Amino acid sequence: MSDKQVYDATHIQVLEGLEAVRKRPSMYIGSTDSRGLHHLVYEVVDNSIDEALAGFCTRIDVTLNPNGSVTVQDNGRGIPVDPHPVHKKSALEIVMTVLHAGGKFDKDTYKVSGGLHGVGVSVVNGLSEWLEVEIRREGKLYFQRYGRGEPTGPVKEIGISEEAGTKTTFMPDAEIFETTEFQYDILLNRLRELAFLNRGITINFKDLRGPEGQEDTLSYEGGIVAFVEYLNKKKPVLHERPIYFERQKDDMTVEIAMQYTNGYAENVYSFANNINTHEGGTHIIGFKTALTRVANDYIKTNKLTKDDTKLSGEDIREGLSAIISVKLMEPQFEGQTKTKLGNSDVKGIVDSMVTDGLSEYFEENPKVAGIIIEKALLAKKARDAAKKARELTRRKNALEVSTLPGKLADCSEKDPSHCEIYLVEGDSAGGSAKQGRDRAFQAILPFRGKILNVEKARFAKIIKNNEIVSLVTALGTGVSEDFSLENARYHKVIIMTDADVDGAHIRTLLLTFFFRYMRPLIDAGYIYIAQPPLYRIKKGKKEEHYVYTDREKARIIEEIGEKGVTVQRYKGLGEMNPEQLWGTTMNPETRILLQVTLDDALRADEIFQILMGDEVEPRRNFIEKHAKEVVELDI
Ligand code: 0RA
Repeated sequence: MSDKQVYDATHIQVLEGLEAVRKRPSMYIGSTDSRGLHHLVYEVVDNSIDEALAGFCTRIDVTLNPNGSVTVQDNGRGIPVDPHPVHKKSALEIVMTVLHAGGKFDKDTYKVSGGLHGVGVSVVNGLSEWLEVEIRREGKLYFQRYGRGEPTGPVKEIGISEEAGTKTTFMPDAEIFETTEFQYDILLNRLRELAFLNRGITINFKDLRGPEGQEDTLSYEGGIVAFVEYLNKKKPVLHERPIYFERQKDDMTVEIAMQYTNGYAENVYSFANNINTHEGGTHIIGFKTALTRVANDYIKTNKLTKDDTKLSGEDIREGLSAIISVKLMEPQFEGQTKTKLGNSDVKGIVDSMVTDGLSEYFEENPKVAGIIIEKALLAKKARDAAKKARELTRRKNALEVSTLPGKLADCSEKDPSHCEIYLVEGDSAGGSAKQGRDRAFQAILPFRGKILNVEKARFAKIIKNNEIVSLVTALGTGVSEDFSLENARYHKVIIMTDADVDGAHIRTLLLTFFFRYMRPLIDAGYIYIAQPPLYRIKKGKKEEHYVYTDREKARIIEEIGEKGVTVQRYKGLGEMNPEQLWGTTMNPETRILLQVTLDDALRADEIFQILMGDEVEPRRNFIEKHAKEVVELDI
């Protein structure tokens, strides 16, 4: 094969190359909509950024021209214009007309050659109605113009120039793009990101299209530290200056900036060669692994918790804003959208630099370390609580009945609007209630002893309490933010306690729990208080009266006379046999239920606060006070 044939073959390939770009533009720039259109600008700017990363360019001017074209000008070395040794053509022309030819001249610099970018400026040329390039180099000014990717003439020397650089102006081809109108804000965002990621670069962005015009100078001496401050500019922060590390190893640069806010969101962004690695990758894994380990080691070393609490990654990243930026020679981009960094050596490098850097920072800034760890421990508490609540929320269907609390005697009816649950104090009363109930629609959940005082315990502790867990699980609604009334398994929740101080106490504790964590149950009118009788008055063998108050007792005795009358005082529900319990307290035909209503939630809140203090007396008075606010039902 002669040199000439090689040249011809290459030449033909060149022509086919840009034809292919015009035939299937989406293959090269993702799409031909607004997104693809803006990618054209990114592609050209990325080439100037590469020149900056190589250390030869400090300024990039991006201008939206009145005629709809875009100009990108840099003060780099200028694309070489001398003839290529093989192709015999100007290097500039090859860069502009051969696919992927851009990187062939200079392998010693980082190339922004991953993901959606890095397809080469020739793609932009191929998708432009026209493109003009000016090269300032070695004191001279060169020019070439192209139409739809093809040179309209050779590279020409057209003047002199003191400053070096590359200036590219292109008009997006309306035959290719659905829209050819550039949006200032879209470009501004990406240009700002580039300015943050490449400290020392100044990007001058101008819009000359309208009568108003717009202009932004993007230059950040602080680099990604300024980026993190920008992310946090409207948020209260836990430490004034972002934490910053930088390390170089084997042609790789890793930079990390991080700052905690008092919020809950995690704002951690990772970049590889200026490309936003949305899908993450080895750099982000190294960062997260090290962060979690350093935090847990710090807790252990400084004995910051009593137990051996371990933070999860999410705990220590709550409220964190961070930028992880790596620059490397041959990035491997993986994943669905090619935005996941695959280079395996990156993980270890990032891990060890975060481990070293952050440990040192914590040692030197114990106050900040304390604040960060405290926040993470709180995050953990909240997360554990939420998790528990979610677990309790899961509605139990017929197939899952086995996961309902063992103490629950459920009813057979499945329609919640027909179902009732009795919350019964004590196992013996619970036993009577189970035997005496109508099992078709009445469920029984016995309570052993006093349930936790929810006013005095933290949520995390409350939902560890066995009685509470049984209750929440039985009701099926979940608690707090996870509460869902639609999941209620019963539309009547009936508190049935002894008519004494202890009973009143338990009732108060239950109501407080409902008020704090299941308020909608009260609002919906699902909560009731059962009224067991205080006395049984018997006359002879046939006559029997159950009375609920002392005054009622006096009235009955007056009515029926004192001769041959026996009065039994019920000290507890347990003293009634199943039939009596049914007849007096559970039979919908004869029972008295008090429906709990809370018209004024704010006032009720106050009342609950008072009631749940250490004073016993107000607590005892609670039911009396409360009874004034309830409506009698089912008499
Ligand atoms: C390769 C070699 C040289 C410059 C460039 C590429 C270069 C490319 C672009 C694209 C946009 N702006 C650019 N600036 C420079 C020069 C090599 C040398 O002078 O030794």
